[in-house]
Amino acid sequence: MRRIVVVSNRVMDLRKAAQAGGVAVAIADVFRTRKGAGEAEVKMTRSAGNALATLPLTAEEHSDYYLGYSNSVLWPVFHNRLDLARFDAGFYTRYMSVNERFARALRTLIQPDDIIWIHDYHLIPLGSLLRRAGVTNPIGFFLHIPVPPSQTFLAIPEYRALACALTAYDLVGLQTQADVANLIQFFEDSVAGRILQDGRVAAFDRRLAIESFPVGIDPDSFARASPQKASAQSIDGAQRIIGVDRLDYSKGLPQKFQAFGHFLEKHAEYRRNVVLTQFAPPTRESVEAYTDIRQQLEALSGKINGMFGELDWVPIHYIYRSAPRDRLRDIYRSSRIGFFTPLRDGMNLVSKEYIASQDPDDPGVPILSRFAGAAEQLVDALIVNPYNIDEMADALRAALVMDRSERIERYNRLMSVIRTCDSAAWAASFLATLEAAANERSHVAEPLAPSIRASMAKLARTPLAPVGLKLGRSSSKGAGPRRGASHHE
Ligand code: GDG
Repeated sequence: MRRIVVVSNRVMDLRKAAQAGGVAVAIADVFRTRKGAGEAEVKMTRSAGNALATLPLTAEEHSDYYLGYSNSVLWPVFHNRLDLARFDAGFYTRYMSVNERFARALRTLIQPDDIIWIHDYHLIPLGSLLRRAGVTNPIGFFLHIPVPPSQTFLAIPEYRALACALTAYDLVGLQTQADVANLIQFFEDSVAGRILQDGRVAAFDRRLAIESFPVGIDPDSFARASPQKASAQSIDGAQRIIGVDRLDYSKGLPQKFQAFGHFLEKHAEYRRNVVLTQFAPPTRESVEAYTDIRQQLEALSGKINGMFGELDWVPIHYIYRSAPRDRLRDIYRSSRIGFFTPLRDGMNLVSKEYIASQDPDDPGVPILSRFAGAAEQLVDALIVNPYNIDEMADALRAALVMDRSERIERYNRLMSVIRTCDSAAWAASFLATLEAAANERSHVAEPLAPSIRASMAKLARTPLAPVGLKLGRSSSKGAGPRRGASHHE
């Protein structure tokens, strides 16, 4: 079996995957279901047949490459937040130099038969840097975050370099069909890319396959959930609405809190009968935009709790910490509603985890933003517009009054999608498509480097060597005789 070299900005504990964060969780699932190798440099650890290597970053690199270009340029732009992007801070140079370090470290570890799978926006240029270093292995790239509309993408000063870097991959995998359409449009608008008959995109003398592979979960690991008995309320029978999101402005948390407040205002009969529990583990705290969101949420939850709360009932449990992963499924299971309303999200694994944790005989109801990639698949959730507070409040009511048979029907349809498109299927279909795309490349003549083109042009002006001339004699550069030889093949 060929080795799979998985490269990502963040590695995970292969045994536990304890962190909050979709990419680490998705990749850990791949390693659980398939033996492979995830490699980079320096410290190698081995577990269950997998090798793991890490490349530590300096403080400056962390600041400019990770917090800077990755999370203050690419993340906001790709989530449609041009207003939060910091284009003029000069982060790009460091973004490239860290990618170059990754390429140098990785180059020494790659074996001829390896398949290389690079993950996410931190490492867009890595494939092209590996190609420049002579790597001819299949190289695929998967973007976990959404692709913005072309006009938004074009606001990034380095859009052309990013487009060019993407064409070094054999395959670019995206979460949704909508993302595929946006990226193709971007190639057409930015660098005169053309769609070929086989669906690939031609740009910069290269051909690139762009396809959607919606990331999945391992549903079996959520199936054994048991409801949490402990209630933080002294009121018995209050129904829980659960939210679990990294504390990020893309997750629509203020709108979610507002919708819940509006629901309590509009449907007074539900006061004391429901509680919103929101886990929001902090991330990227030193990026300014993330401090604002935290303050906003503290103010909103305080306001709603102050307005509606009573001695024995606090409407919003806002928990500014990570939930323990081994208890997450039980918390999901004991929640009557899963409330997932990002303003923009590549996929949203949490909604899939919530559904997979439900009791098949008495399942809860997921409410899902139409702007999460998952909405393309989970059409039987209650789909809402996260900018429409009134619509979200109505969806809460619809979920609470939904009868059991409808909940079961929806759950069954949702589960069949989640089971079919699980994390193992995601990885298998990406890797199979990557291998096929790379095979195709090796059968099609590669575009020639300018220096080779120049020698070919020079040769074309030289008379052909007569048949029978000893091959190799005049080949100070080797070109003449080879041309003669191929001429007679
Ligand atoms: C990115 C894209 C895409 C979250 N909070 C806690 C916790 N988590 C775990 C969840 C889930 C993962 O982290 C979050 O995944 P999401 O997909 O919901 O979101 P992102 O972190 O933004 O992930 C996203 C994903 O990559 C995969 O491609 O779907 O669109 O943005 O597994 O369970 N885990 C624990 N405590 C928490 O408080 N233990």
